Amino acid sequence: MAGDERRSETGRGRRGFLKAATLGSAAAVLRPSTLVGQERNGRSLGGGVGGYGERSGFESTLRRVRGSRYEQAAGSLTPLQDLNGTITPSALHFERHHAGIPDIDPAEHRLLIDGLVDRPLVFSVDELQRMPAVTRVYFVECSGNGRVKWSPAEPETDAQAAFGMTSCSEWTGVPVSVLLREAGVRPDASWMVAEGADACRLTRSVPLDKAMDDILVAYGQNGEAIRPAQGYPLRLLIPGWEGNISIKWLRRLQLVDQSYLTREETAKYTDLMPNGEARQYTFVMDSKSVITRPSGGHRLDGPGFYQISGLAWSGRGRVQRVEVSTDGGRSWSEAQLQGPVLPLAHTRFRFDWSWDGSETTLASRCIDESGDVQPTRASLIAVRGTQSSYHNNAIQGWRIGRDGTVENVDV
Ligand SMILES: Nc1nc2c(c(=O)[nH]1)N[C@H]1C(S)=C(S)[C@@H](COP(=O)(O)O)O[C@H]1N2
Ligand SMILES: [Mo]
Repeated sequence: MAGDERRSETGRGRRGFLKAATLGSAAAVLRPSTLVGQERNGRSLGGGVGGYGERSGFESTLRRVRGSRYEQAAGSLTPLQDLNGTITPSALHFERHHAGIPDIDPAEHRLLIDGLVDRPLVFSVDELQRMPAVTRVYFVECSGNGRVKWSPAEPETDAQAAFGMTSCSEWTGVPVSVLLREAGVRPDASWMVAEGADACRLTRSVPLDKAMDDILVAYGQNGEAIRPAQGYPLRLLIPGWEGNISIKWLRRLQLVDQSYLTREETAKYTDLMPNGEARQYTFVMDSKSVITRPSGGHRLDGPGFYQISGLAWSGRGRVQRVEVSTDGGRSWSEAQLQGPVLPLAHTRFRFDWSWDGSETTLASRCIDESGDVQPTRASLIAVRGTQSSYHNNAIQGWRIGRDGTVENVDV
């Protein structure tokens, strides 16, 4: 049959991965539905052009809104289990707003740079766009991402619920160092206080060293203007650090000589340790990974070949290596990394696997270029206790049942 010939021309087909025997019932199901699609669409005129694109009507994956008493203080989660590659579509970038999304006219918006500088400056968005810019791929991850892992695993938790507070985009903006040099940094300045224009005036203190290193005032996201949910028209983008410090709807950068102990760095975003002390200014996101396919809520369609795929990232630089276990963490093998592997960005890993139909657990662990190894939940809790809400980077397990169901499990 034509279908068989086509398939045997692909590399995978020649290597026998997609033989009906290994694919199980999937091959028999896929072929007829493909032909029906050709008959239906083949001879009639298709849809027309349009000013702003939309995805296929057959695609339905969505952000999932995390419940909150106040809609404006809510968050939504990226459907990691449905994504390919490394870039998160802007429309699916997770959201975390403490006081809702302000509706800002870029023509009215201003960024003030003041405090311990020689020349306080005010920039319009147009003026910022005249400044030397860079484009970089970075993840943004809420430090609360993975917080469900402080509690024992619930079987129904999927990748979106457990890890959907990370997203990765191509950001364009002006390095903060360029703006601060323009203003003239006074020698007594050691911190930068960044403030948002939303109703809560979200404010964080940023060490000046980091500000002069790689922080951006970003106005572009995946080729177009930053989405309102991500901070339109301007956001701070602090690569590799907890999402909370990347102030959206940015309106002020003030240089000061000490951290300002704001709400977000005292009452919130600190980690309570077993001895009752709280870790503070835990900025850097630790190395992390999650298998996204197959993952919670998926169902394997019988024994055979499945390519395992997932995402890894670290706030300490590049992902050096990802290891995958298909036996619940007893043995680990190296996964392939999709290049180019960019620092402080999501990295796609893949691992070829043949399921023999027996019950097992899949897991992945990330090792970053600093040598930081993603820990098991037990070893993380041995150091950090369970009173923390933030910064949990424990290894994620997915239990494959004999019936092909995939469930959340601790490894
Ligand atoms: N002004 C302002 N900036 C903000 C927030 C906010 O509520 N207001 N939320 C912070 C938090 S907690 C996170 S995790 C990130 C989320 O960025 P995103 O909504 O673009 O994913 O933005 C941060 N910056
Ligand atoms: Mo956050």
